[in-house]
Amino acid sequence: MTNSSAKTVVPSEPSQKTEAKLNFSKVPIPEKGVLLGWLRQMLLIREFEVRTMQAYQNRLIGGFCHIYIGQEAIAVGSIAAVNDDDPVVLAYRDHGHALARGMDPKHCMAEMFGRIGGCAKGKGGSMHMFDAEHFLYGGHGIVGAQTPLGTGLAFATKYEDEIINDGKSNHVTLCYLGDGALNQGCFYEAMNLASLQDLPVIFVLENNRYSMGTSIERGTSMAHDLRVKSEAHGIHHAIVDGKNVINLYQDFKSIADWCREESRPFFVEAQTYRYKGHSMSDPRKYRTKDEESNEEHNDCIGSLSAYLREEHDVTEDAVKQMSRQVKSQVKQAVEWAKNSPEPPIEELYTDVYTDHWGPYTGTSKPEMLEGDA
Ligand SMILES: Cc1ncc(C[n+]2csc(CCOP(=O)(O)OP(=O)(O)O)c2C)c(N)n1
Ligand SMILES: [Mg+2]
Repeated sequence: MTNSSAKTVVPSEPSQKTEAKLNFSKVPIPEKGVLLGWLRQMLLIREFEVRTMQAYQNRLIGGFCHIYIGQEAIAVGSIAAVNDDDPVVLAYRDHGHALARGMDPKHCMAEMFGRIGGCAKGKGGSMHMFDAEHFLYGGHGIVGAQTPLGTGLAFATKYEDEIINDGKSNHVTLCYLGDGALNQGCFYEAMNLASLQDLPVIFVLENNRYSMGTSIERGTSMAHDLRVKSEAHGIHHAIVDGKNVINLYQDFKSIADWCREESRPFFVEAQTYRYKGHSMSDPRKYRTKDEESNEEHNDCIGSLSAYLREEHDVTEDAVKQMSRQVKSQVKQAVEWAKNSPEPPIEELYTDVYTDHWGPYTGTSKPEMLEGDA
């Protein structure tokens, strides 16, 4: 049977620059001192997370709390590849990125303890690490919610660089998301606008293969080839080994430089694994012990230590000593957080509305609402 009304659909010319050739030359491996710095950061994040779990069990931390152990290389390698004033925006598994970005571990720990010394005065908790000084825009608990913000931050830097400062767009935003966020509608809106408006944002997918207890194969279409998610928007894509901090740095440096130069978005899938449960109350019955131990065998800290031993004669003792220093730093952070007071009741009403809208004191209406019935 023929269908006379059927028409051949001819794809229209792509309006975005999908044709750009990505022939990245390999970025050189940084010198020993830089690599030791990364090792220290990854050790710091891991120790911080171990102490966070303890503090949670001791009821010093309330609410949801998600541990980053296993994924440390992604935060460290990608953040090392951008400039200090490039914006960073995160999902809720955010302690590691905050530390990699330079937040003082004391302020990060105090935030989780709900104390005034925390980065958000103890009002945000584990999922809301903010640090304006370090261009870190959170910490977001709603899955995918940070992705339109990533697009918006890239729009803001581009507008500032090109329109306000009359120059060339020269920033790139790092916007991290988990594999669960691939199934949120707002991520596609975020990619669509980023592509249409030529915005320099890197969507960093931390594919740890699980969204709570759902494996990516069960919950996400085309899980075997995630390129399609960004290709539909004319956005270039790369897959990187999320456990190799050196490769991560090299790839992110090339990609970030390209995004800056071309003023275009990018989608990076960093393949990784979270060693612990989704949150603090997860018995992990959806995966096997064998799978976990196989993954832990290929560890980001272990492999960088081995590289430093082989290529730079860094001894095991030197790594142990670094580890001891980091342990003492985190112990001090825990003590500092414990001694930080709880926020006073007046804090309930500060930092809720911007001054632009008129500060809300609890007795006055914000300016924006004045005149409402
Ligand atoms: C819109 C929305 N739906 C559901 C949830 C509940 N939830 C919290 S975390 C999570 C899993 C997300 O997994 P993924 O994005 O892979 O991040 P990961 O935990 O692996 O870092 C879900 C479904 C939520 N916070 N927001
Ligand atoms: Mg996940």
